[in-house]
Amino acid sequence: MKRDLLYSASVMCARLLRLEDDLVALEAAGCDELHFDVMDGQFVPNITLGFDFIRAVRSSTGLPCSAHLMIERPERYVERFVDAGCHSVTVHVEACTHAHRVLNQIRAAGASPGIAINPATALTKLDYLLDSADRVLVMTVDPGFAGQTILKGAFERVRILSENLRYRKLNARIEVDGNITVRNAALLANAGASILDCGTSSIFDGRHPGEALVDFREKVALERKLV
Ligand code: S6P
Ligand code: MG
Repeated sequence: MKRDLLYSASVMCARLLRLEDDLVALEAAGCDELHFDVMDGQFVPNITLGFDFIRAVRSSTGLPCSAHLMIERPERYVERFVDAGCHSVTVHVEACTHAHRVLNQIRAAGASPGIAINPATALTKLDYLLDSADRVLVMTVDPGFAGQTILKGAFERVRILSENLRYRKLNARIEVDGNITVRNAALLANAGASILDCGTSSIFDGRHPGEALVDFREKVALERKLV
């Protein structure tokens, strides 16, 4: 059965020099998956994690690993991310010339395909892709950096996308990424999001990440009844 709300921890925001401790704590706290932000310095103005890093993390955790590829022409690297241990690979609609082919490539490689969309891209760009993806990652900030403020259009975009998926009887999950505070998480979850990417706004804020995740989950559940 599909769990209502999944919590995906953004590894880029973890304490890199104490990563193993953080991973153990997150797993013990019931984290649902790890979110790896892969940036190439082209699609976004930042460079982050790669295959070897993910492979190393994968070898020390039982948590599923999801790659969020913020790279140009991601089809060049799909198999290598799956081989590194990613159960899910998400590519940006803005970065793919032939998006169906890339989503099929991800599935053929043995992983679950996701399609991501930037805040300024019309949702209609997804219309012909929604039945080929297991998740739709709605960026709630412009991708590239942690610690940004949510763009207000995010709430309406998730609601519209959710209604569209329901109308078309499609099961893709909606994932939200960027400034997922308790209040934003509650609003977005009530609008139809079911995967929350957790970064500096939620579980990597200086507290012990395991305790922070437990606290965040409880607060989101309460806040959902209030917003
Ligand atoms: C941003 C990236 C995200 C961040 C995460 C940070 O480009 O895709 O996954 O790591 O959003 O979270 P926060 O709470 O600092 O915005
Ligand atoms: Mg991300």
